[in-house]
Amino acid sequence: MASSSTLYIIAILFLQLILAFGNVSPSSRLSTTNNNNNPWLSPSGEFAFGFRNTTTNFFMLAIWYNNIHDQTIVWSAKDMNNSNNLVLAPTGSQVQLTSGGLTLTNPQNESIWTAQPNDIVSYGTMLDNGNFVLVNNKSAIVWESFKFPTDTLLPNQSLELGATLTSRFSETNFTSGRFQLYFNDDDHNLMLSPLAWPTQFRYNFYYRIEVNNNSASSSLVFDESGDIYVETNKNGTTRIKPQGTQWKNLDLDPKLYYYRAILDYYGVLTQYSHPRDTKAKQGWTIMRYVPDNICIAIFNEMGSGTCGYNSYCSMENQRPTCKCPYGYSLIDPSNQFGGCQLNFTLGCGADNGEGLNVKPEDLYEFTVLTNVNWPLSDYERMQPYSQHDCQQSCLHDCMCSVVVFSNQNCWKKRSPLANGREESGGNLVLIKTRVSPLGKIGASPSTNLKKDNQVNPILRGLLIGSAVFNSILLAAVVLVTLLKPKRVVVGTTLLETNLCSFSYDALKEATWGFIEELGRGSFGIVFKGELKAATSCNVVAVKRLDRLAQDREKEFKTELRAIGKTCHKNLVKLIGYCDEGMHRMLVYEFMNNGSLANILFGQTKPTWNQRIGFALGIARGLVYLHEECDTPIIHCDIKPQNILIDEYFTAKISDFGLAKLLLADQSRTKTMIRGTRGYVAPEWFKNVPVTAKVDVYSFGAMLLEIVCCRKSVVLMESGEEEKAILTDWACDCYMEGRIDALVENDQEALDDIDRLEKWIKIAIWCIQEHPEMRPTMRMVMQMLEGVVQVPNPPSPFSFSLIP
Ligand SMILES: *[C@@H]1O[C@H](CO)[C@@H](O)[C@H](O)[C@H]1NC(C)=O
Ligand SMILES: *[C@@H]1O[C@H](CO)[C@@H](O)[C@H](O)[C@H]1NC(C)=O
Ligand SMILES: *[C@@H]1O[C@H](CO)[C@@H](O)[C@H](O)[C@H]1NC(C)=O
Ligand SMILES: *[C@@H]1O[C@H](CO)[C@@H](O)[C@H](O)[C@H]1NC(C)=O
Ligand SMILES: *[C@@H]1O[C@H](CO)[C@@H](O)[C@H](O)[C@H]1NC(C)=O
Ligand SMILES: *[C@@H]1O[C@H](CO)[C@@H](O)[C@H](O)[C@H]1NC(C)=O
Ligand SMILES: *[C@@H]1O[C@H](CO)[C@@H](O)[C@H](O)[C@H]1NC(C)=O
Ligand SMILES: *[C@@H]1O[C@H](CO)[C@@H](O)[C@H](O)[C@H]1NC(C)=O
Ligand SMILES: CC(=O)N[C@H]1CO[C@H](CO)[C@@H](O)[C@@H]1O
Repeated sequence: MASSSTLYIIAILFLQLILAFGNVSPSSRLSTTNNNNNPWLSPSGEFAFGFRNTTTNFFMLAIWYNNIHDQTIVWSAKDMNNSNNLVLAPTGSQVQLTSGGLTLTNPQNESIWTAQPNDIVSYGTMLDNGNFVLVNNKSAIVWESFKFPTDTLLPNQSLELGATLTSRFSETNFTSGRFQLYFNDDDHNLMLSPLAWPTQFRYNFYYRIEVNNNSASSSLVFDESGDIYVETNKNGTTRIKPQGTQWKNLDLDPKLYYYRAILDYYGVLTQYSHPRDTKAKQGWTIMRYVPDNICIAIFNEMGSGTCGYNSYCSMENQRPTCKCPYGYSLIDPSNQFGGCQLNFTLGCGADNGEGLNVKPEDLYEFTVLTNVNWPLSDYERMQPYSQHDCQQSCLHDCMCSVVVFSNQNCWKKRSPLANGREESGGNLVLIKTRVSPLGKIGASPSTNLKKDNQVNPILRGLLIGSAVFNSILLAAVVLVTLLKPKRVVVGTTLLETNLCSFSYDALKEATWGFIEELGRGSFGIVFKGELKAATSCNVVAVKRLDRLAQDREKEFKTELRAIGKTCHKNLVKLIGYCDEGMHRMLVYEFMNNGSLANILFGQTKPTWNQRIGFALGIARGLVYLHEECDTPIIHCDIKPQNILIDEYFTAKISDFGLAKLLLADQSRTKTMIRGTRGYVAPEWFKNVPVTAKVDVYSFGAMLLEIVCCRKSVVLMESGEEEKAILTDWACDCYMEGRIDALVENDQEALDDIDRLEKWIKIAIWCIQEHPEMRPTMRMVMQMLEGVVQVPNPPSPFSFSLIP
């Protein structure tokens, strides 16, 4: 049998000899400097062997598809002596074919890689199937690249016992990565395992094809028709196909398509196709893959899972996507799969230099996530336990990063969180985060109230970076979506309101697969999208809610009804929603000019008149929410990030009506405060009922920001610390009669000093410590409009009863 197949190969090679232009004779050489023009090509020109650049000044010896636009690499030279790592050839390196084989030398003429068979080589050739072979004088193959695969298999290539496929490190980094396909020594089962990077220690498998016989000879065959299976001689010759819902039987046509199978860098074994016709639409299409869902397939005590540590994974468009929980950011912003880091220290009090008397309540709070889990990071389980006790327990435990609460069960989890995945089941996941990056300023409760909790600029940069990366990653998918004939996407209307109900798929299509991130808020991520109606096309903002509190799901529609009935010039209009399975989304009209925060704290300041318009508009919107609409709505999170500006510079309040849905328990605890620090009324921290006056407080804090065009909390240089907290500083300036200091060089504001003084007074009325001292929003509006007089306000803290 062996001899007949050898004969066959000889016959094939003979054919190739006749078509001889693909052959490379000894003493031929390629160098990194001349390579681009003349790699060694296969007879048809479809495959090329030569140098490809990796980073600046380094190249790799590779084989690639030469006729397709991507020039996809299918093989690269690996250093078997060094964890199979990619051989990096500096500029000036050469590869030379001699009778001894192939030798890669660096510019110092030192050998850095060789392919040296135990036979004399007559010539080498790049075959049309992508195999580079060295042939002896009896026309037998003595070395072939197919026997040393990297991460890719091609039709007519098989993986034998002892050989492996190792994924690359990332999309563009060909260094050996974190996953491996291999035959297990004990039973010859074909396995997929994560590797402990960089040593290549294999963790427990997450997918296998069972052979279960260690005396059977087995190989993974990618046959010429494009089919893939394990062939074993157990019980005669048997073919075993991969099993999985995403591994389908397909009609294959290798005459029309290139096929390749690759162990992708996120651990999925995928078969792709690409049309051979250069006039057809270019690009690789996913045909089938195992495992079905890599996010949940890996279940090891050790190792991070596909997304890296502290991250969580979900399948989108057939590929895994990784996200960082709130308070965490990507370690490497260019690598979505590289894991997340805490952007704060999770310490045990004194470690942080904060002193032993600081209460954890003042340092940490919890952010809610649902349908996410890190099933293997538990270190403690309490049962029966209440949600409140569960939270308190984590709060006072400096090891604890996350608690999961479900059904009187409380699981405490520690960092690094591993194997994070989206998972239905309605667990309440509470992520412990630092109250504020400015936690070191002071420790007394009253200063704590004024800390700012905005996402800081660097963190935001990282988030945007990851969004950009996501876009690149999914660009191919978008392309596919865009090229599909456009369907008309319209929803069905919810009775009594004009709200449309959208399916998840419709919104996925409208947002091109949730690609273009507009921002991240306390409720989830907002994406840009387009709704195509029969006659028009509306740009929308789709808010994907990711933290609906437990038991609030039933109320989702009730709340929507209330929001849907609102209609006011100064409120962002809700167009529709999605309530399908675990997906909850809100579709809003899109606001051209972004948020008030962007405008106020951006490069060019808005004019004084524009700012006056914003303040009046917001006040009117709040009066409507509090008094004029059918069901009064307390916003609970008024801040510049939640005010959006349309093309005519009208300020519109967004995110109203959501507070109830997201608060697990309306009698809030200190750690579950809904609002954002800096704008949060003091009664949130006390045992008194929360009323519409919380919005008045936040409005007051924001009015100062609008007037002064600065953030409520900024870090100041030494000597100017008194300016750090705007509410305090404004009160000081007012009491000392120097309100002009608040607007510094803003001539427009100084020219309108009467209004300036009046509005500062209104703001101070709004931020009174005691809610009953604050005016209603209607009174605030009337004072702003000049309809009623503004009395002199008391100092906000003058009636303060320190608890
Ligand atoms: C490789 O070279 C091409 C052409 O010179 C260049 O556009 C590309 O950026 C280089 N790639 C890397 C990773 O340096
Ligand atoms: C691997 O190491 C052995 C001995 O250390 C050496 O003879 C061989 O050339 C090395 N192989 C490669 C590809 O560098
Ligand atoms: C490189 O080294 C080989 C032997 O190690 C030698 O035969 C060859 O002449 C050298 N080439 C150059 C350019 O120095
Ligand atoms: C092949 O080379 C060997 C020496 O390496 C020689 O003995 C033999 O005659 C050659 N065979 C052919 C067919 O040229
Ligand atoms: C590759 O092609 C040759 C000739 O058609 C055939 O004998 C061999 O079995 C094929 N190998 C695989 C793995 O399909
Ligand atoms: C690839 O990733 C590894 C691990 O992070 C890194 O050490 C190496 O420098 C990277 N290589 C390139 C070419 O970026
Ligand atoms: C294992 O494979 C060998 C080789 O094909 C075969 O002889 C033997 O019967 C197989 N054993 C079992 C248990 O299937
Ligand atoms: C081997 O074949 C026999 C007869 O077809 C069958 O009963 C047996 O289950 C097979 N064994 C395995 C391990 O597939
Ligand atoms: C602990 C930590 O890394 N905190 C960082 C969070 O982000 C801000 C702004 O980017 C940094 O200043 C902190 O050092």
